[in-house]
Amino acid sequence: HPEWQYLDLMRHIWEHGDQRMDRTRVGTRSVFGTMLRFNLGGGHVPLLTTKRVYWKAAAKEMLWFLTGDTNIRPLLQQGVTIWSDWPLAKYRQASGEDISQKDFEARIVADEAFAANWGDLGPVYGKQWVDWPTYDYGPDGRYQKGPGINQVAQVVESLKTNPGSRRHIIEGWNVAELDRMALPPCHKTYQFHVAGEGEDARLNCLLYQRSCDVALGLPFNLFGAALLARMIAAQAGLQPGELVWSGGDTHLYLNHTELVEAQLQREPAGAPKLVLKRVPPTIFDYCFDDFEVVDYEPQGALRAPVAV
Ligand code: UFP
Repeated sequence: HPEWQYLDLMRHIWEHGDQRMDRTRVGTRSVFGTMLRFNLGGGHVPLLTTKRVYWKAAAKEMLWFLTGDTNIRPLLQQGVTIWSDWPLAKYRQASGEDISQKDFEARIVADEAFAANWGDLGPVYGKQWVDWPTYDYGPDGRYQKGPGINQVAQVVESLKTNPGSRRHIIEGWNVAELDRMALPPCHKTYQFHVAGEGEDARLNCLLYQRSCDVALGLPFNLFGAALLARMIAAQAGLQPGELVWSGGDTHLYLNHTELVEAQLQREPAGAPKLVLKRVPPTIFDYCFDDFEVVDYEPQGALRAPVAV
């Protein structure tokens, strides 16, 4: 079962990882340089069966990236709270108000001006993916902002017109803007690759993730990458190929003991599949109802605190 790769990685980090302090002061066990491979053919999707993964939130987040939006408001309007921690911490610090997460989120949804002030994450994934900023000298000789680059549209186009290229890349790591982002991108580079020819041409995707919370982040990141690869494949007229996931600092937080110990007792079973119900005109026209997961009967959810 492909999920053993995930469980083996988890066990390896827990048993052999270097213990080290990290930015969050929680502490981790960590291994540097890791790889997992999943076949996306036949609709197979790397969705963990040893615990319930809320894939719907990951799908809504992926669609939100594709809109280019960097404000958490559209996520909260759909009940997705995965990005609330950072703006909440910033607001609490700036206002001195001891507001609860629930109240903060309700206020972002209810009050558009408040959301504009406090709900923005800076130029994170969405902005870089579809509107990477450019600068150039204008006709008057002055250095000024140029048109943004839509990397996602460019990759779909290059896959269609130049499938053999080794330059199909979507990059989130805009060095010049990192300090304005709530969190510098974790899943920072996606490279695509076409294998085979004609009807059999398959789209492979390699994700390089610089930093990975194996217990809470990775299950989401794998599903998100698979979904992105599936949308891009469909748009470029390719069959789904392989998802290769590669991690830099691949870690488990020390306060995830209970989750890790419980999950490592479990065995994967079943073969969930991801269905994309239609091929819209462009990759920017997908909506949540276009996605369905079938044959997903996971074991129970496992909770653990997120390190902020
Ligand atoms: N993290 C992930 N996946 C994500 C995401 C965050 O694993 O998609 F947004 C984790 C990795 C790390 C922390 O534990 O969040 C980011 O901290 P740092 O920037 O210090 O690496």
